Amino acid sequence: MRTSLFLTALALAVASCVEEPYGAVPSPSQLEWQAMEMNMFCHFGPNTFTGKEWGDGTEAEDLFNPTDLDCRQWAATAKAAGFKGIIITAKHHDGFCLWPSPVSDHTVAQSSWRDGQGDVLRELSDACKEYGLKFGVYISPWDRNDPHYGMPEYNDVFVQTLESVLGGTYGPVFEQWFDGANGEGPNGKKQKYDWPLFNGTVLKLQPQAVIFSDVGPGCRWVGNEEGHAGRTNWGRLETYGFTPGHGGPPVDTLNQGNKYGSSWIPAETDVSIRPGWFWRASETPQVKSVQELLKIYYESVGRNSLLLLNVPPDDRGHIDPADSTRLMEFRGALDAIFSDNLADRARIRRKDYVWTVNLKKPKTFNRLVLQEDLTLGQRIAAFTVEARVDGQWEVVAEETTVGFKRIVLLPNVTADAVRVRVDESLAKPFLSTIALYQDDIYRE
Ligand code: FUL
Repeated sequence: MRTSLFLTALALAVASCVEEPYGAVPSPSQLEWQAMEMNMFCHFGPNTFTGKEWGDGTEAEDLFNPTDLDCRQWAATAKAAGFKGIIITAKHHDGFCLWPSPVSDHTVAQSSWRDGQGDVLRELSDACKEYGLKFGVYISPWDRNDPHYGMPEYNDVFVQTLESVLGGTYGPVFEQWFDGANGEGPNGKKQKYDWPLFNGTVLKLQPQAVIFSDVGPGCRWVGNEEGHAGRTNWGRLETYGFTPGHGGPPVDTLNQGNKYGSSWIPAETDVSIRPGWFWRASETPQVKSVQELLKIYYESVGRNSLLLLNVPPDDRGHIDPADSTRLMEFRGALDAIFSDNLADRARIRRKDYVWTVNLKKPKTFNRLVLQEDLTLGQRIAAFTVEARVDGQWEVVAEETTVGFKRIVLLPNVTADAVRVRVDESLAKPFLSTIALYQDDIYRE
């Protein structure tokens, strides 16, 4: 085992024997979820064929007609890009169900696609299993088609909708994505959502599922759709008095979490590789560049957040070659940047709140990766990074939180030692990773 890893593992083993966790800590499912780092979001449905962002629920079922649906191609693309799971819009606000929901007459079963025998969730969940990816679902409570919407009965219809996916034969669901949007239904009324009932239904059928909403309980919206988590970003959140959607916490709170929040609800950064959430031929020239994707990566995964990158399939039912090509370039860039940990063979010594990485001879680097052991709770609130350049210690970064993963963007530094000094911590800090890399690709 490499020295640094060995020391880290040893430090961890000792730490977890004697340390009590600080504050709210992740459940095993939340920890596993956060370690996935990057998942693929697939917005797919009638809007793929109409060019709308929000269908109004009156779209004819026959509009949904992918000419060559190939969920294995989605899964192969996701796998090659390094995503660990796929979340599909099983039902968006237009109410159209991508599976034959028994409580709706606005589904694939009413369309002539595959003579009404098609089931996108079946094909995608099978493809995910085949490629070793986890399968997750977005099921919008807002429904612009369901005639019950806006009346108390709708909450029961929605529960049955959830049951037909989560209690069905699609297998384990790692994440249930609840959109907070709450507009008018076909009768012009808004719905009063029964969130405890919805969450209870999910957890009864899929106890390991991480539930996304503005207030969790599994993970939280990051507060924007541009791909940026807060530079300070706590995994804890205070949810008292808040509800998903319009009753959610202010966006800057969602972006940064709460230092002393009483629940563990880490941030998920959802952002689209294209201008819109759904595929449109006209937006193909605007697929985000590798530079834009790297910025998003650094500001999400590199800031203690999971990245949920939307890559919407096209009207054939394929990931567009423009998107998949870009994803492979993005993967190539990440592999190149993070292939060589320059602190790999270094001696790392800890004294109180200071870690010193002795590189033995000068090395040039511009990325520092830190990880906290979250089973003990997120503790570090401020730290300073110093580098020994020509025998002199120089401050190269001053930052705040670490959490699951923090990637600090440094200027190009040539140094023979690095020091991480924790200036403020809510309890004794424990780092499980200290690594250094050189990124010659991303231009800030
Ligand atoms: C939003 C929705 O209204 C958008 O259409 C999209 O699905 C996005 C991920 O969430 O709230």
